[in-house]
Amino acid sequence: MLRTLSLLVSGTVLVGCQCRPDPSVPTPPEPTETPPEPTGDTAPPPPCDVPESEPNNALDDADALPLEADACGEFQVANDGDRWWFELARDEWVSVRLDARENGSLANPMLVLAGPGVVAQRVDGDETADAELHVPLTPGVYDLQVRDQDGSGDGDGRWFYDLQASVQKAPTDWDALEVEPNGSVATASPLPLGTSAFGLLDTPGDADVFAVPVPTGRHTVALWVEAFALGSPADTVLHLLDADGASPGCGADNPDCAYPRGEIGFESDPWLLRTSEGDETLWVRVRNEAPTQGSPAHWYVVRAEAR
Ligand SMILES: [Ca+2]
Ligand SMILES: [Ca+2]
Ligand SMILES: [Ca+2]
Ligand SMILES: [Ca+2]
Repeated sequence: MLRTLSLLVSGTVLVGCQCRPDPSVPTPPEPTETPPEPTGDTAPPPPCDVPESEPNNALDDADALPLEADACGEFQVANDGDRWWFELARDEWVSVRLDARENGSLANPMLVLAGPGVVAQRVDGDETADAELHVPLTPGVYDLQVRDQDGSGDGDGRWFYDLQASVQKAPTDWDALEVEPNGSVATASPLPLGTSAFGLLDTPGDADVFAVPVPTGRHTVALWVEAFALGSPADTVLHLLDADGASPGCGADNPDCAYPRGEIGFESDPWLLRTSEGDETLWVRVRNEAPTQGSPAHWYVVRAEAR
């Protein structure tokens, strides 16, 4: 009992200690800032640095989108379309981010970028309903159209989006550039194992063929594309070709040797494995899955590797 009391007392002393200040511990300074005077301004703060200004449905009414600024808007009515524009003074890689679902909005947004020679659309990412473009652009004025994919909208504050265009580095690297014309095995661009090449599907229907020499000996060759997942509007498909430019046959379930998907299977960027007995050349063709799409913003990097 005495021991219990002693513990209780010592615990009380520790918790409730009104100790004398330790002179070795510096005393925090008194606050010197006076609180701001009430201004009487009860307007809510703007939702972002650059809010949209309706009406902005037509190009002539488009809102300026300063590069690097945080802009925002909402789909106040069904089929609301919001136009924005920005200007680029030199060649740059530009990232345009359109976020809605990820930030709790009901909107399922899509984005169309148009400018000198470019029309690039983005509806979703591989793993998000929001949209991002990351593209190489030339100087000029660019128009952005933002709307809900399904035309939904309401003035209840739940159909909002955030938008930003910013200058960024290229999202990946490469060893060489494609060399046009490269539409056939006879004019293929070289792609040695262990290297990568940057290309553009710069016109609708552009097809780029790469020659992959395989040295003597059995090799498992991996070929894949990086594009869509890194913000390119290009959604590509790979085709294996033989020396005649025809399909070599890739099994009963793939007689055309078409590879539209990634290693796991849902990805938009294609990937393929091919076993080679060696001392031969593999040809692989890159093109857009949608043959009507193509522009100088439809970029990709194709890589070849022996495994
Ligand atoms: Ca709007
Ligand atoms: Ca609008
Ligand atoms: Ca090309
Ligand atoms: Ca080509």
